[in-house]
Amino acid sequence: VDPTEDPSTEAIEFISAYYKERKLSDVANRIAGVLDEIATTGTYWQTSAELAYGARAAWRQSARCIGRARWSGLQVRDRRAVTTINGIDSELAEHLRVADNGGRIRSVITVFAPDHPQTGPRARIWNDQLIRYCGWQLDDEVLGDPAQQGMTEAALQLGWKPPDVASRFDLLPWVIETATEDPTVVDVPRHLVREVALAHPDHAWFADLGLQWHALPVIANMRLRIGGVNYSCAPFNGHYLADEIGTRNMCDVGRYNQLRTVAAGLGLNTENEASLWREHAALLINQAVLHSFRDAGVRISEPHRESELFMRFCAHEEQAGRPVYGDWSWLNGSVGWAALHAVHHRYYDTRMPNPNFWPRARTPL
Ligand code: NRG
Repeated sequence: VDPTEDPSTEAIEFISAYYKERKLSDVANRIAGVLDEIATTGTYWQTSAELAYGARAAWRQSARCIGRARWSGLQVRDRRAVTTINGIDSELAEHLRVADNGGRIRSVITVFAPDHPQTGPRARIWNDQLIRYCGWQLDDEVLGDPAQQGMTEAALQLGWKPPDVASRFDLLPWVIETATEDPTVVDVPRHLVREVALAHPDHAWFADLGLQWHALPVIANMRLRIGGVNYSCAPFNGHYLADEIGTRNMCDVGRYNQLRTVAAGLGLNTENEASLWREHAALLINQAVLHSFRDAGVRISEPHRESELFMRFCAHEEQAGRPVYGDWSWLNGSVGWAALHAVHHRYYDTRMPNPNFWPRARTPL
């Protein structure tokens, strides 16, 4: 999106949709006010209610998310007045606290100042998520999360003092940058980060693998766009679907790459692909993730219920006369999904209208 474009058309569209959906009166007056403001400043300031509606609508239209049935419960923290690194740092900590909720995870978004219509973002978080594990480049392998090797390197270059002994699950610090302050490394408030050690109910050896994951997925590198206004700093979270951790983070070759290790624990023959040892091992890890999170009292979804819930969301959207936007390849998981989940057996509207969340250009690293 060209940041210098005229936001008028999208603003009118957004305000109209908001007034219509909420059955509010006097939309013409509000639109006239918005257009006036755009004419003089190039942008407009959304009311807190417009922002909250827009953020929820953005979630509702996020084609890649299977958890959208919960869109109306999104807690929107309007922190547009917070523009300093110090202020952002403490609001991120507060976001973690509110979202964690003792393990009964709440869906939360914290919205910082909108981008300037000409000069762009006023604040940026470099991390892709607020909680992530370092990737340490050793001689011929990466210790930890290989996907975070670049970010780990960036934090070090900015002067971050790493832990004395590197491990597979060291928390990455935040790197926050504002329009008036250089990128700054901030340690994550460790006491606010809930983590779950992975164990399997039927295989005692599994716990000895020493695997774990964090409870909260807080996406920090997407740009929220509402009614022609960009919010480049608007971290948000829902909760995990087991597959994200069990199938991708733990099994992807470019991530924790645990399939062979787990297959060895199970005594599987890994010479023969036709034995489906990969699926067998992945299934075990998924079971371990679900079991461990549940045991620790941390909210997590399993694919069956999540799929049913998503089907109800689809039906509800259709009843409301809205298209069901979706990206099939993101909505579906892998282990067992074709046989078990209705999500698999339909198609979706592939358009991506605003309000929505967009990948933000990777910050210069
Ligand atoms: N797969 C990523 C997280 C992506 C977003 N997933 C969510 N989002 N559940 C991972 O960390 O594994 N959310 O806002 O809850």
